[in-house]
Parts: sequence; structure tokens; C-alpha cells
Amino acid sequence: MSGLGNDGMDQGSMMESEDRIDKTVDIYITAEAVRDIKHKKDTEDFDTQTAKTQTPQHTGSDSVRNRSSRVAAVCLVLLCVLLLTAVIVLCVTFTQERQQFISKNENMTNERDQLISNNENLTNERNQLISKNENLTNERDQLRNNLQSSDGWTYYKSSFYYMPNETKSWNESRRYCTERGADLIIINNREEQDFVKNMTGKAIVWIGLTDSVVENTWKWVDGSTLTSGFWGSGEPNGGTRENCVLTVAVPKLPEWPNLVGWLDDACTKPFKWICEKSISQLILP
Ligand SMILES: [Ca+2]
Ligand SMILES: [Ca+2]
Repeated sequence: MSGLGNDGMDQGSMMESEDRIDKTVDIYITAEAVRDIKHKKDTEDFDTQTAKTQTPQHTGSDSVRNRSSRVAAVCLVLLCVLLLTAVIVLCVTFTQERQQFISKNENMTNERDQLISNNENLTNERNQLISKNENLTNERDQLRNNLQSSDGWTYYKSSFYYMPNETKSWNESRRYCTERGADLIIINNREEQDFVKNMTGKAIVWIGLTDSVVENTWKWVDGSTLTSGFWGSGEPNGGTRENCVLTVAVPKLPEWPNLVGWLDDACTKPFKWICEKSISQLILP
């Protein structure tokens, strides 16, 4: 019974011992946990305090850096805008000048073409005129040769002259001329009068002047009215009896001892005469 009682006592003391061990372990564990929590808290407090003390310094430096970056970026953008504007202005200016140059070049090309065309036209006209002139010269020379060789006509200043070696009345003399495509001579100026003087010599010849239609209104054979002439002294003086005109270069006849120049006389008298044919009559008959 006592053994049983001791055994019951031993078992009870053993259980108490185990309870004490468990409590002791719990106390250690609790103390370590409390220590860990405290250490953690202290660490967090330290970090927070460190952060609190360090943050203002880092924030000021970044602000300055950020402001500088912003200024640099703005400057860069402005520079880009300026460069872009300059490029655009240069492009526009270059395009305008290029178009002006092209336009000028086209105008000059057109002017050059017109000048070339004008020059070609002028060259053609000149060649045509040269050709016409050559043809006219050939025709004139041929006519001159024909007349001089066939009838002894004399060429002087765009007209041919011929004085046959015979005498006729004024009307018959004129008919002789018209049958050969000519007419009695018309004396237009002093040069022609001197030419006639040299041609006639001492001969007295009929010229193409008459007042047979209206007395004292002297008309040339082409219908034109006499404006000024080379009348001899006292001439014309024949009235209606003398309606045709002679020219005298050298005074020789008894009835006109000192007469030089033109005089009126009866148209029926026989005298020499001079035919005249202008070159225009030969080309355009
Ligand atoms: Ca008369
Ligand atoms: Ca007279």
C-alpha cells in the first residue's frame, strides 16, 4: 500500500516538475519575443528618424536639378523652334528665288527665240530683196543693151532718150515716139535741161510741151501742168499761132540770133525732136 502511496507521490512530484519546466520555457520564449519586438521597433524608429533627418537635404538638391533640367529643356525646345523657323524661311526664300530665276530664264529664252525668228525673217527678206534687185538690174541692163544696140537710145537717170536724125511736125514727132513705147521729152529740172543741151548740140528740137488745148496753159504730154521752165528771152510770145515748144541750145538761126532756151512756135513746122522713155514704162508698160 505504501509502495503504491510512494509511487503516487513520485508521480505527483514528477508532474509538478514538468509543469515548472514548461513555464520556465514559456517565460524564455516570451522574453525573447518581447526583445525581438523591441529591437524591431527600435530599428523602425531609427530608420524613421534617419529618414526624417535626411529627406530635406535630398529634396532640395533634386528640386534644383529638376529646375535646371526644365530650363535646359525649354532652351532646347526654343533652339529647335528657332532652327526650324530659320530652315523654313530659307526654304521659302530659296523656292521663291528659284521660281524667279526659272521665270526669268523662260522670258530670256522666249526673247532669244523671238530674236532668232526675227533675224531669220530679216535674213529671208534681205535675200529676197537681193534677189529682186539682181533681177531688176539684169532686166535694166538687158533693156539698155537692147535699146542701145537697136536704136541708139541713151540712158540717163532712169530714162532712155533718142533723137532721130530727121525732122517732123510736133504731132508727127510725138507719134514717132509713141509708136516705140515712148513720148516727147518732159524736162523736169535743170540737170535734164543741161543733158538735152549736150544731146542736141546746135540742133533745134521739139519737146513734149504744148498749150494747144487752152491758150497759155502749158501742159506736158503726160497731162501734168508746167510749173517752171527754161523759157528764152521774150518767150512764149506766139499766142494761138504758136502752141508747141522748141528748145535751143546754141543760137544760130537768123530769126532767133540771141535766143537760148525754150520758145513757142507753130506746131506744123518740121524740126528734130527727142523721145523719152522712163525705166518705169519699160518695166510696167
Ligand atoms: Ca500758144
Ligand atoms: Ca514764140
